[in-house]
Amino acid sequence: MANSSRAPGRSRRLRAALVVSAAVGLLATAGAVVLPGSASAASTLGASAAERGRYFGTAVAVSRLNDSAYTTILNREFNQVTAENEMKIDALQPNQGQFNYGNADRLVQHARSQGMLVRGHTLAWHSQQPGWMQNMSGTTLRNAMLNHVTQVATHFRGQIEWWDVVNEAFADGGSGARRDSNLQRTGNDWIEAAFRAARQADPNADLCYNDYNIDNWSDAKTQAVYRMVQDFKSRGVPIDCVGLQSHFTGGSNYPSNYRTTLSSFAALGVDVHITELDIRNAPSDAYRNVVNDCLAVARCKGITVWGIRDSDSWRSSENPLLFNGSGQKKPAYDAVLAALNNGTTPPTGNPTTPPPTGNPTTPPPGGGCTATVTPGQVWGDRYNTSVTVSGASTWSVVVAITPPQRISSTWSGSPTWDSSGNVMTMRSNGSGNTFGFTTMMNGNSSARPQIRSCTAG
Ligand code: 9MR
Repeated sequence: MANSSRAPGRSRRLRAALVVSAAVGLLATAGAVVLPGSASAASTLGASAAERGRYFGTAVAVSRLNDSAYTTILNREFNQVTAENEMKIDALQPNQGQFNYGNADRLVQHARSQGMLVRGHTLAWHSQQPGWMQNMSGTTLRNAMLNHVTQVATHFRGQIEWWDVVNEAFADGGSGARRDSNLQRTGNDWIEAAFRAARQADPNADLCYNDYNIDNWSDAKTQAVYRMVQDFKSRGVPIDCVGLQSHFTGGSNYPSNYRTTLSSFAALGVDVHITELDIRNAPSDAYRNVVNDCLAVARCKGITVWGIRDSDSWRSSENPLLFNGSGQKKPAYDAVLAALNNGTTPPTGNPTTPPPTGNPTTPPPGGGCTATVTPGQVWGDRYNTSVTVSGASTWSVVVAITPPQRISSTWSGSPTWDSSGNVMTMRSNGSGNTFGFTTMMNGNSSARPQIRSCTAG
């Protein structure tokens, strides 16, 4: 399926939470209860990133979801997750034709319950292949790879925001060549074949090429990946994004031209993601620089760190993460949060306040609680709304939006949807009595959400 067959800005079935805390822009309206807003600094990574139109995520090891210290930090700080190992080929198809989705589904469930976006990692890779695949070659391997891509992307269809379709396909060093692997030996077109299969299986997921050591703009490997993406774009191979793993640990350091690399890829017409960030000894400066570089590039959609606590890291002896083994915030955490909070550039359009016409409403009385609307930040293409419930500690609030507007993300509640996608029931999930959501205008800049009911319990 050609890239051009998708509508730009397509709506997603996944409504994941991007945590936004600050509400600015007020409209005092007859009949509406409008709270004073404040532009206070966000206090978590996810909330702050969302205010900049980004996500801040982490790799998650599903087994650690049983560790409450771990999940407390995960749920509080992050609004995006990547399975550290559970969506790799050996995990999902240990025997040919036998798919094991249990752990991956558990992570997706957790993410959905917390409103986190999910990055799928990874559909095609030379590493972590199950034994049966390692022993294959030629057409048999090509077909098995494509079948894996199709089966897995179909299974998760509608739940994955971005797929790392192909991971680490280029060689290190100065050659700029493809990495030798059993997949590469099936023919140079294996990468585009994987992207086409993924697009067909899940047309709504964004499809990324992901690699390490493509951070330094001068490196031959970076240039080689750049040329591949350029070629794919020119020939209509469906690629939406490039993931820079950015393991600045052990082998390579943060390069001063990192921002150039991000913006150069973005200029090809793809989004860029920082997908596996960790930095040896977690220097605050380098972490701050990475955040500032991402914020400076409109198409840099977000940052994922490769683990939560140092003790969770694949390189735990290098202490490369934002939380120490006891789950305490390290200086690098403070640097990242401050950089996010200081960032001023939303990805598209300029914030304007107050919102255009259209009035937030309070629901009719009688449901045992009251839902009060606070208009939030407005960009060129979307706006935020937050709703505060009083009179009940557990509640459900029904919100209707006017198509073609679509709610694209929610926070601090558990949403369910009617079949039209235009009516959302938001239930309390223990995150407090204020929830919020982002609405894409899709050409209608005047309509505003209507609160239909607030029901206690
Ligand atoms: O963090 C992952 C570790 O638990 C696995 O043992 C390892 C196996 O290859 O993969 C690690 O994650 C890698 C990621 O999937 C791709 N980029 C490099 C990451 C660190 O090795």
